[in-house]
Amino acid sequence: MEISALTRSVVKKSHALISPDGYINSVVPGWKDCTVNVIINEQMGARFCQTIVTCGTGTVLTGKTLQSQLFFYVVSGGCKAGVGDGSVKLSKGGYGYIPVGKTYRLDGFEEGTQLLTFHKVYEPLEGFSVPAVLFGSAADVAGNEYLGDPALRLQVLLPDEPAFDMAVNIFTYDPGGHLPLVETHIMEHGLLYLAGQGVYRLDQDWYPVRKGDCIWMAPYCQQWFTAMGKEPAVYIYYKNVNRFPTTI
Ligand code: UGY
Ligand code: MN
Repeated sequence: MEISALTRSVVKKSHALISPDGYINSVVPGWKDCTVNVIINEQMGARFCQTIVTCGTGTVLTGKTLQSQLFFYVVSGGCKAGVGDGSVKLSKGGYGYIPVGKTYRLDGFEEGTQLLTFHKVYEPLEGFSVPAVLFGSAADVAGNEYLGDPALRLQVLLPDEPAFDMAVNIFTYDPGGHLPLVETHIMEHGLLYLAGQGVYRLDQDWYPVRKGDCIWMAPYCQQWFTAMGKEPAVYIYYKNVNRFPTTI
């Protein structure tokens, strides 16, 4: 018998692990006939938002990006997405980036489609224009060896250009692969496990993690991961980038 008083989820000052057993749904204006789970948000101490949206054939997501840019990734299923006239078809692994000040619409969902979204207040950079709308597919993005270890591969989904103040990457670890050091850095992360399992160190705590789990790491949350099991462990994650780290 499962004991409903137990969960692997934890929420601390410097990090959170949110497993799907703790989800309670939110209602979001403009996002219709879907289940929205707000996983990470400013209320937690984060400086961005991460949601998981589960969609059916009647789902429509419409809205206007105001202060925050919107990145979304098709975890499973498929849909259509458009900004202004026309739309593109996205299947599993497809993604979109919608900069501030744009009206968007996502519809044509396959039953059971799951979307991951990241939202971050855009920080303009003098001398650079706001990035343009972008659609792509992870299948078309090369996985580059990470810090010289062929067991670790990193796919960088957004252009590595100063106009972007956020990055979204997919990190694949072969079984036994691990981060080569305990990272200690100012950048913040939000992540979703897409496949596999392993053990994550967050500050002084060690957590078994697997597909479907989400993690928030605040600035300076110390982090290390090793993949376990017989299949690669894969996670997609957000990171703030390209801005001066201190008030000037
Ligand atoms: O980009 C990163 O900081 C990445 N290596 N961190 C992580 O996977 N926890
Ligand atoms: Mn990191």
